[in-house]
Amino acid sequence: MDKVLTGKSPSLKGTIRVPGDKSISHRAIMLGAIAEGTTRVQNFLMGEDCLSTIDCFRKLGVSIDITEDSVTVLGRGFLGLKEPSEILYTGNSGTTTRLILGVLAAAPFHTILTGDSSIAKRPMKRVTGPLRQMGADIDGREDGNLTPLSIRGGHTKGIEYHSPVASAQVKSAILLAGLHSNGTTIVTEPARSRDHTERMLKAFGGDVTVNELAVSVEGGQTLTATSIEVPGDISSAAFFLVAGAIVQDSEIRLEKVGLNETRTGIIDVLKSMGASLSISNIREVNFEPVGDLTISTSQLVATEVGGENISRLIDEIPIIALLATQANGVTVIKDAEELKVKETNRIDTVVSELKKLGANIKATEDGMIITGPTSLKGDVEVSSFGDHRIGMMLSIASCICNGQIVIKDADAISVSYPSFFAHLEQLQTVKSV
Ligand code: SPQ
Repeated sequence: MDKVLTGKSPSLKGTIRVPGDKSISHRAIMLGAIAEGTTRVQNFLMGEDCLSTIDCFRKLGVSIDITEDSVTVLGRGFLGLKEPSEILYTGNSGTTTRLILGVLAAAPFHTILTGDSSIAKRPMKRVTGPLRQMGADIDGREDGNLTPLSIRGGHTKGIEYHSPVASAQVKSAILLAGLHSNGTTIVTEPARSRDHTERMLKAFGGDVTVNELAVSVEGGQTLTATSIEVPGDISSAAFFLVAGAIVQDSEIRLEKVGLNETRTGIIDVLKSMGASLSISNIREVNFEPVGDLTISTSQLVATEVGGENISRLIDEIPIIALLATQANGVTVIKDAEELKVKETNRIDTVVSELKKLGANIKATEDGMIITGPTSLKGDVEVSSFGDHRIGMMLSIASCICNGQIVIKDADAISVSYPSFFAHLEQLQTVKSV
C-alpha cells in the first residue's frame, strides 16, 4: 500500500499512548507458553510481528486467547509443547525467529520454520551456531544460516558462550534453551543488549544471575505464570519524540513509555542535541521502569553516536538520522554495522531515502554522516522497502517536507505500530490555543 502525505505540518500537539513494547510482548507470550498456569498480558502489542509469535506458539499446542483488553496464555509447562504438524511461519519478525529457535533447541521434537523474504536474508547462524553447540540438530540453507530451518531439539547441555555481537536475540535464544538444558548456561556479550528476557524471567519466578556482561541460568527450572502489563514501546515513542523536536510549534506528551536503560539511548541523544525533553511520573511495572515524556520544538546541535551506546538505540538510528538533518553541524553515527542485518540494510535504506528528500547524508562502512540543518523537499516518491522503521521515519519526515510525499509499502508499519497514522493525524488536528 502506498501512503500519500501532504507535507509540512503547522504543528504537532497533544498526548498519546504508544502501543505496547514489541520486545516485551514477544517475551510475555513465549515465557507464558512455557510456564505453568495462566498468564494474562495487558497492553500487548497487536502488531504483525507479535501476532506471528502467537501463531507459532498456537501451532506448538499452546492455547492463547485474544480479547479486546488482554491476551491470555494457558501455559502447560515446557513439556506441554507439542510437535507441530505445520511449518511455523515467523513472518517479518527476527525476534520470533531467533527466540523460538532457543525454545525449540531444548524441545524433544522436530520443527520446520520459515519467514518472509526479509527474514530469508537475515543471518541465523549467530543463534543456530551456539544452539548446535548445546546439542540441537539444526539444518537450513548455507549450513543453517538462512531460513527455512529445520530443528530437532532435546537433550541439550548448558554452555558458556561468548557472543561476538551485542544482541538480545542471541542472548535470549541461548538463555531460553539453557532453561531446559543440563547444567549451567552462561552468555557473555561485548556490550550490554536489552535485558527484557532477564527481567521477565524474574517476573515468572525464574532464577537468573547477571554479573556485568555475563548472564547465567540453571537448567531444569519451572516458570510460574504471572500477570504482565507491557509498557509503551520507546522505539515507537522515538518517532514522536523526534517529531516533537523538529516540527515547528509542537508539544507532545507520551504516556507510560518503557524507560529500561538498555533502551533509552534515544533520550540521551535528544538531550545531547539540545532537545527540550522532560520525564515525569517514573515507576516500576513487572521489573521494568515506565514514565511519561514531554517534548517540544527545539534548536538542535549535531552529535556523535557510537560505541557501547549503539545497542541502546540500534532501532532508533533511522529516526536519529532524520533528527540530525535538522541539527546544526555534522552528526556522525558509527559502530553500527548491525544495521546491515535488520529488516533491510538500514544504512542503505536510510541514506537512499533521505537523500531523495534532499538531506546531506552519506553512508560509511559502519554508519552514516549527516550535515544539517537542511530543508527537506516535497513532491518525491520514497519507499519503506517493507521495513516498518523506515516507513515511520519517512512519515515523520513528511511533516517537515516542502510538499507532498508518497511512501511506497507504507503498510509495513503495522509490524510494530498499527495505530501510527491514527496517532499522527490526532497530533496534527489538535489546534494551538
Ligand atoms: O524482531 P526484529 O525483526 O529483529 O526487529 C527489530 C526492529 O527494528 O524492530 C530489528 F530489526 O528489533 C530487534 C532489535 O534490533 C528486537 C530485539 C529483541 O526484541 O530482542 C533485539 C534487537 O535485535 P538484536 O539483533 O540486536 O538482538
